[in-house]
Amino acid sequence: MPVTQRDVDPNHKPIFFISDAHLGLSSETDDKRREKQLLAFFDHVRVTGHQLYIVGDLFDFWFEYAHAIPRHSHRIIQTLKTMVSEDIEIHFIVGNHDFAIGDFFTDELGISVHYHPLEKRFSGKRFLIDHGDGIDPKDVGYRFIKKIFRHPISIALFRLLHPDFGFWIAHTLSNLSRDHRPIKDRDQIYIDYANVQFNNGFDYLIMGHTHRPQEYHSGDHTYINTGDWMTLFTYGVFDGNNLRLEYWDAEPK
Ligand SMILES: [Mn+2]
Repeated sequence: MPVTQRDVDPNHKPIFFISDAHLGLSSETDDKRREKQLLAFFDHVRVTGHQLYIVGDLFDFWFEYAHAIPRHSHRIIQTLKTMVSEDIEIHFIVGNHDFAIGDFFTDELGISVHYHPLEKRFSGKRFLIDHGDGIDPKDVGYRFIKKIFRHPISIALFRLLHPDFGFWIAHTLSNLSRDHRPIKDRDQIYIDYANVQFNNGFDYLIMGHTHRPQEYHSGDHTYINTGDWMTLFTYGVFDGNNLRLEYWDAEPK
C-alpha cells in the first residue's frame, strides 16, 4: 500500500484504538452507563488525539434502512460527527456484529469505513488493524449470521421488515450467540497469528473481537487486543514511538 502524507502522524499526537462496546446489547441502564464512559473517552481523544480507529463491534447490531437508523446511537453519532468536524480522522473497521455499517457513516459523518483488515503506516511503522473474527477456525457463532445477512437477497428482505421487528430479530440472535463473552483459550491462537503477521513484515497488529485484552511483544513487534468496552474499558494507543494497551478509569469523573 502506498504511503501518503496523511498516513504519517506529523505531530506524534496519539492515535487511539477501541473495539467491542456492543452498544444496544444490554438493558437500557447498562447501555447508558457504558455509553457515558465511551463519550468521556471520546472527549479525551478529541482533546489529546489525532486519529481514532474503531476496530469493530461498536454496536451489537447495525442496519441502515433508507429512512431510519437506530435511535439509541444518536449521542455516539453526534459526538463522532463533532470529532470529525474538529479534524480528528476516524476509521471504522467493521466487526462481525456491525458489518452492515454503510454509507450513512461515510456520507453523513465523514468516517472512513473498512470491510477488510486495514494496513497503515505511522511514523515509519507498518500497522495491520483487523477486527479479528476470522482468526480462530472454531469461531463460527455470529459469523454465520453475518454471512446470511450479507447476502443481497437477505439484505433486500430485511429491508422490507419494520425496523423495530428487524432489530428484535437481530438482538434475539445476538443473545443466543453468546460471542460477546470472553473466550480464554483463544489467546494463543491470536498470538500465533500475530507472529505470522510479524513475519509478513508488519511491525504492529491490532485486533479486538475476543473481549480479552492482550499486549504481546516479540522483539520490536507488538500485538495488542483492544479488549472490550463493556466491563473492562480497555483501548490501544500509539504515541509515535510505542503501541500499548491502556485501561480507562471507568469511574465517573
Ligand atoms: Mn466481534
